[in-house]
Amino acid sequence: MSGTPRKLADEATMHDQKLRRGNGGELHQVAEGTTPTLTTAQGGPVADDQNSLKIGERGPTVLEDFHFREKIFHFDHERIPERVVHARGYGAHGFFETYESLAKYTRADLFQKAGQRTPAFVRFSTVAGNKGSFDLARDVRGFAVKFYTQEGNWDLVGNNIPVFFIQDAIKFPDIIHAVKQEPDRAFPQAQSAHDNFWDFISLTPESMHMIMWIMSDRAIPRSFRFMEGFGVHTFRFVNDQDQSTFVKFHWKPKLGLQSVAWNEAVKINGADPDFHRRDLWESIKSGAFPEWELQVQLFDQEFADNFDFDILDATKIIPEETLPPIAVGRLVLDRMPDNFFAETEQVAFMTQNVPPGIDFSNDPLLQGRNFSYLDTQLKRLGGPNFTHIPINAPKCPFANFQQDGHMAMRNPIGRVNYQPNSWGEGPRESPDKGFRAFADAESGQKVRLRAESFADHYSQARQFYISQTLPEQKHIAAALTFELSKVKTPVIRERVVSHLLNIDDTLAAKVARGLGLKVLPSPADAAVPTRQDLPPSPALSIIKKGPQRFEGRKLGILLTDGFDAKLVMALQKALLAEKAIFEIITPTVGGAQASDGSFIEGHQMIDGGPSVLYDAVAVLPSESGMIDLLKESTARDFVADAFAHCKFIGYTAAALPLLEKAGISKGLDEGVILLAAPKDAASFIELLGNLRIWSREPNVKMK
Ligand code: HDD
Repeated sequence: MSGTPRKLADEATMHDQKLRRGNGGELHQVAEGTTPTLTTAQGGPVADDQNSLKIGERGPTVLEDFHFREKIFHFDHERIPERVVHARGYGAHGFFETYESLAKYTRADLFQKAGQRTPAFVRFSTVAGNKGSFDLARDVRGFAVKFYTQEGNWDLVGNNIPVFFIQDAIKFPDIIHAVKQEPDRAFPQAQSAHDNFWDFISLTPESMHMIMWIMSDRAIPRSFRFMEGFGVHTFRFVNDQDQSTFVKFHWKPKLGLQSVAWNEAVKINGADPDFHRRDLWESIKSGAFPEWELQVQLFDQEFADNFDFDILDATKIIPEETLPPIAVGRLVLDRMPDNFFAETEQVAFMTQNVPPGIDFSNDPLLQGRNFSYLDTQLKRLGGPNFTHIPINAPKCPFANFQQDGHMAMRNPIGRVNYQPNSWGEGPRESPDKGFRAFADAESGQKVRLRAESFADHYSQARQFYISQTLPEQKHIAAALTFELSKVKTPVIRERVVSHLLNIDDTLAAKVARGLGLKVLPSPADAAVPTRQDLPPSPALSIIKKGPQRFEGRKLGILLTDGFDAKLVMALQKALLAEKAIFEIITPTVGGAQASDGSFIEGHQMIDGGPSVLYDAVAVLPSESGMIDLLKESTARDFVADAFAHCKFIGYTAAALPLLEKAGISKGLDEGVILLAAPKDAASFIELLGNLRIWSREPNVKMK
């Protein structure tokens, strides 16, 4: 007995010495003798990290074991409060590159020269779920960008949806309380499908435009890489003559927009709760750097005065057809953080972080945000010195007389910690270079009032709805029906339908039917009647803007022993040419042997690689391999789900029995394609550029 613990310790130590973590967290073998000595936080070398100090082998642990005490103390304090909203997020580093000088409009340093690059850090997030929740919740996605400009950090803290639920920041705690888990039962997690959320919404008509967006496929994106981003509010550009131009910011993904189907989202959350994280990690690690174009809508006071809606109202957009956005630069994400906590968790975004040349409008939501974000960082990061954390520190020279506080790491050096001073030391203000708030003339009584110009809550909601393609409209109706079916209180369901009647009669009728309402309620009272005449805005539809290519997407190839190597090679070649990727799914993860004796490694075994993880699938087993596959319900689900989710399916003749077992007969529609020979590979991959075969949907989804 006596020798056992020591032996185990020695083995573990030897093991540690041969392995070291790389940047990606992977373990590498390291040469003997190069391993650093493990130390305490105080730098003291550690002899034994496996056993606490005891009185005798089986005796009590002694109080003087400072190494044990420090290790456990630190572990006990590892957690910080999660963000009260947007708790689950994932970030990456990159850069922003300006296309042409925007000096005419703004003096912001990052927009002065063509080709100028500014380092950036981006954090994507869901809003409602806790830190450990799943990625494919129906939810808004945060799209927060920190630009490390030469004149201070600029945080553009936006979402993937250009409008918001509420018009005034004072209602933010209410909407967030309503959407999060109900306080008595602490569920549901990361879901808006519950009474509290819909109760609040049904009593808040200003949320109706946003409701159209979050019930649309925008709220279940396929990847962060395929999402738009929006600054939401109207901001100002201010040039060096102190002239202001209003600006709205838009991020457009280079790879185009794409979302998943709701039933697919539900299944992805089980198959891979980290689906979006993994997608970003894998694409950046493989060198396929995601890219967005920054586009701006620029306008003056005259445009604002003549526009149908108030440009200070964050529940409204300016349609792109009315005011076409101008491309001003690109954002490329090319590096994952070295450490998730140090960077992604500790990054502190604040809307009030603007450099000279960018300023605020009076949007009451933005004004409230500018107040809120500082408090939240103090709470989360534990003290006023969170800007000393490298991810939050500016990358330009900076100097001030702020000192002390918890974790102060950058106190002013020398005698002088104030100004003015007689010593001629330390930084001084610069009226030329410094931030000057735009000198807008403001006057008025102190009132708690909402402007009349904020009163139309339905017209743009309707415009969004009628701008969608038929499948997209159907998805909105299905999402509303699903969400309201989880609401237990009938009057709440009816109240929501009464709002829908102010948006679109057919939509309201469909949802009412889906909910089994016997009679339609009366339309909700509206402060301002819905304007029926807003023209559709094609820019609001995901499908109308489809990328028409498979680049950056993933094909799942299901194989068994005896597969046709030439066909698989031809598919791989065509995918490479398209800059698309694939995964091989085999009955065991070890891989499969081709008919010509060659061998291919599997990425997933069939149980771990359901078709929901792929944008399209190819089912290419051999006849003998099919015998076993037919006994695997996961193989049947693989094709049945791909079909139900309107995906393209390539197959070989040997796969027919599996397709039949899944209820898909040969040639049922033009999305199920026979790959008879290697020459069929290229045209199949080209077809995948359509992403989904929506004409199938009425056959697989009634509602
Ligand atoms: Fe907010 C975080 C976006 C309204 C208060 N918000 C947060 C994040 C994003 C947004 C992307 C996560 C940042 C990160 O990744 O760390 N928020 C928005 C948008 C809004 C909005 C686009 C409306 C247009 N937010 C809003 C209001 C308030 C807040 C009206 C309060 C008055 N938001 C916060 C916060 C958070 C936050 C509580 C939580 C964590 C954090 O700030 O850093 O302060």
